[in-house]
Amino acid sequence: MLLGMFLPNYCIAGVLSLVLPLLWWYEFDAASAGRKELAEWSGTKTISITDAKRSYLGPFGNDSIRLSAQDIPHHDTIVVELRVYILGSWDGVEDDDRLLIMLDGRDTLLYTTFSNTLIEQNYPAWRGGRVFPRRTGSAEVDVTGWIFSEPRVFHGPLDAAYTMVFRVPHSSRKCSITFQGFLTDVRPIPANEAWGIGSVRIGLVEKEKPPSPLNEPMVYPGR
Ligand SMILES: [Ca+2]
Ligand SMILES: [Ca+2]
Repeated sequence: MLLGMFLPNYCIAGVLSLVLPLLWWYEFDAASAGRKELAEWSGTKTISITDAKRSYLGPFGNDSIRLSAQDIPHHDTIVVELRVYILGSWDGVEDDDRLLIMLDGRDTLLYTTFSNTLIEQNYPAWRGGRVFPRRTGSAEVDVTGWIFSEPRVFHGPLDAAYTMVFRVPHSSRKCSITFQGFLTDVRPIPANEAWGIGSVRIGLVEKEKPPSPLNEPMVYPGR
């Protein structure tokens, strides 16, 4: 923040890039994705994009969706940046309405509950941990165009957008990111509760190069 007082934004970006030598190697944005980008996804439900006020992959319910990437350049750390939309009347800790995000089907990046109702949620803590008011940590609310309707209770926009960044040691030339929803409710899903994916970026931090040899003076025998 202190930097912001003295430097214009482009300078801050320059400073940050020195601190974090990050290459954004892969970018998926539902607003511009075509058939080629959709082919990188698979799951328990047909992969399609909803274009409303925002574009997102989904809506999904109790589904498992996977993004697969390969031929990744050499790296030793992977950075995953996600924009996830929590759609409808998620009930947080009461119904244990939760999302699981895994890297390579093995490393859990996120496993926690969300709420758009009056009930508390675990995010930004993990499932079973601290609880927070609904939508804590969200970047925006009621932005996608998703309408939740329950007669005599509620009718209107109901969603929350979360931007998340995960940084994980990783050197494999391929990776997958799996998203799985676990939703329960008295009313049918997903008209009631669902989720969508707005964007995914995969960044690579290049393998640290070995330190360069010291500039030792050449030694010439006999001189
Ligand atoms: Ca609900
Ligand atoms: Ca629920």
